[in-house]
Formats: sequence, C-alpha cells, structure tokens
Amino acid sequence: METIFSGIQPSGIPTIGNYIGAMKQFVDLQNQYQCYFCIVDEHAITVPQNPITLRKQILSLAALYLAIGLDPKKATIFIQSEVSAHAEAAWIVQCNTAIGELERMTQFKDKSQKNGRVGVSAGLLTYPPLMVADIVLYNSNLVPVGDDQKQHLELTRDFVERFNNKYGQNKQAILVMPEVKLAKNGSRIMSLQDPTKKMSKSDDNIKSFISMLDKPEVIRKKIKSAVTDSSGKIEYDPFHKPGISNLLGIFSAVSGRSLNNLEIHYENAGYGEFKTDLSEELVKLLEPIQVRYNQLLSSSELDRILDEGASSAQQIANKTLIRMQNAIGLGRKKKR
Ligand code: ATP
Ligand code: LTN
Repeated sequence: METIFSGIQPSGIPTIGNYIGAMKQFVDLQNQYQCYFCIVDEHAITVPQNPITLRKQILSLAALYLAIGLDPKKATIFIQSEVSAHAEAAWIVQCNTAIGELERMTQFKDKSQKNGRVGVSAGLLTYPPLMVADIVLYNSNLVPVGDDQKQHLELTRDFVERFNNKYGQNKQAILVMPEVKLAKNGSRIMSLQDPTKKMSKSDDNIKSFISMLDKPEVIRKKIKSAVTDSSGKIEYDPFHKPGISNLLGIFSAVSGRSLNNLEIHYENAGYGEFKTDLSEELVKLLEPIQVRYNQLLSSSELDRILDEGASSAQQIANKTLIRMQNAIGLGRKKKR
C-alpha cells in the first residue's frame, strides 16, 4: 500500500481554503492509502506565536481532523513536536541544502518581505528542510497539499535525488521519492477581500477568510462582503473577474457541482442570490463538522488518539532517521 503524508500548521483555525485544498482530500485518501496526518507545530513557530494560543490551536486542529471524518483506525494523526525524529532529520536536510535554494522559496520571500528580512527567524528560512524531513521520514509516496506548496515539494524531490545519489550505495535508494497531489478543484482558494491573494488562516483581516469554526451568521456576513466586480454576471474568468471566479470555485468545491453547471444555473441571477446560496452551502458543510468538533474537544478521546498516533509515527520515523544517519556516517553504525 502506498503512503500519504500531509501536515497543517496550528497557526490559526483552518479556513475553507485549507479544507478544500488539503483536508477534504485527506478524508477520501484514508481509505486507499497508509496515511499520516500531522499537526506541524514546529512549522508554526517559524513566526511568533503566543504559547497559550498555540497549544489551544494544536488541540483544536486535532479535533478538527477528526470532526471532518478522519478515522484514527485508518490514519495516524499526531503532533510533529512529539516525534523528535522530525527535528533531527531536518538538521541533516539543512546541512545538505544550499542557502540559495531556500532563499528562492516564494513562501520565504513573501513572509520575510512582509516582516522585513533582518527581523524574521532563521526558522522561516529553514522551514522547507523541516517539511522535507516530515515527508521522507514516512517513506511517503504522495503528499496532498494546496498549490502554494508545490515549490516545497519540488525542493523535497531535488533533495531526495541528491541524497540518494550522494549516499546511496550500489544505486540503492535510501529515501523514497514523493510526488505532489493537488486537489482537482480548488487547490488555490483566494482571499475574500483581495482575490489576487491566497486565502490564509493567519491573515490579519478576518473578513478575508471563512474559518471552519465560523458560525452561520458570520459566514453569511463574510460572503456578503466578499469582493466581486461591477459587471453583475456570474462567470468563471479568474483573470478578469477574480472575485466572483473565486466564489464560484468555492461553491463548486463544496457542492460537487461543476463550474459550468453553476454558470448555467445562475445565468440570469444576481450576485446577491448567488452569495446567499453559497453561504447556505457552506453552512450545510460546516455545521455538522462544528457539532462533532465541540463534542471531541470536551472528550478524553483526543489525548488517547494523539498518544497512539505519536507512538506509531515514532516507530517508522526513527527507522528512517537511523537509515539517514548510517548513510552519512553520523555517530556509530546503528542496527535498523
Ligand atoms: P498560514 O496562514 O499560517 O501561513 P495557511 O492558511 O497558508 O497558513 P497551512 O497550514 O500553511 O495554511 O496549509 C495547510 C494546507 O492547506 C497546505 O496543504 C496548503 O497548501 C493548503 N492551503 C492553504 N491555503 C490554501 C488556499 N488558500 N487554497 C487551497 N489550499 C490551501
Ligand atoms: N508547509 C505546509 C505544511 C506542512 C506540510 C508538511 C505539508 C509542513 N510539513 C509536510 C505537507 C507535507 C504548509 O502548508 N504551509
């Protein structure tokens, strides 16, 4: 059976962008693959986090993973910092990656531009090597992510090729070559306030995203105030009409209806009617998730699932870490 790995940062409450681009796929994939879904808290601290809020968000994300339908009997759900092999392997990856490669990453460029390069943490630059470590430790074949992570996956593939070539003996691969898996529909959901920018859970403007825990009235308000254009026509044309096209993309992803079907259905309708229907579609999706989420947060089940997840993740991750250490000559040769 092939292996899947993916992670979400507990840097805020996931948005419907995270759901459509990544989490929704996780639920479908758990039936066909050996899956590892991680709460990447070590990635979250590459930018400042309040300790109390961070811990809350970690548990909240764990509860959301389960509330959307991930089944701990099928998929391993765990917290990155509870498996120390991630940080250890990341160091090896960093030492085999050029600074220039990391400086080219658009996520680094965006985040460091926003905050001024001198003041950002070194971790923001070495974020991709930690992601490489996450992926290779589980011998992952496929990594379901949103479009913004494609470049990090390319870096991962370059690393695996380089590492195997340099350290693999007799052409024996040490690490498995992973592939990116993008959502067919909605791998890049845009901000509701600035549809040229990716929707992001850590955006300062809360009107720019729908969080998965937004209440129905909040969802309705945010969709109502989403930026469109003055033409009034519901057409999918991301270049000329990015706002309404983004809303159409969201509608299509959450309802399962094609863009074409929606365009025909709303041919003679106005933005108001379209937005009302979209809001109700989102409420229909999120309300039951929120009910399950609240039940899970107040149960002891979550701790048990995360404990079990960490210990089964450790077993496989430690094996790969030893393989990497042996290959590059760290310490004394260990038995696998
Ligand atoms: P942050 O705002 O803290 O940087 P984020 O909202 O960009 O976070 P991540 O935790 O970095 O989210 O991403 C989790 C997953 O969701 C990744 O696979 C990412 O590609 C995907 N994702 C994030 N934003 C979007 C989006 N707007 N559309 C589709 N997929 C997305
Ligand atoms: N960088 C990713 C989160 C992430 C991830 C991973 C995704 C960290 N490690 C491993 C897939 C596989 C992001 O979405 N910003």
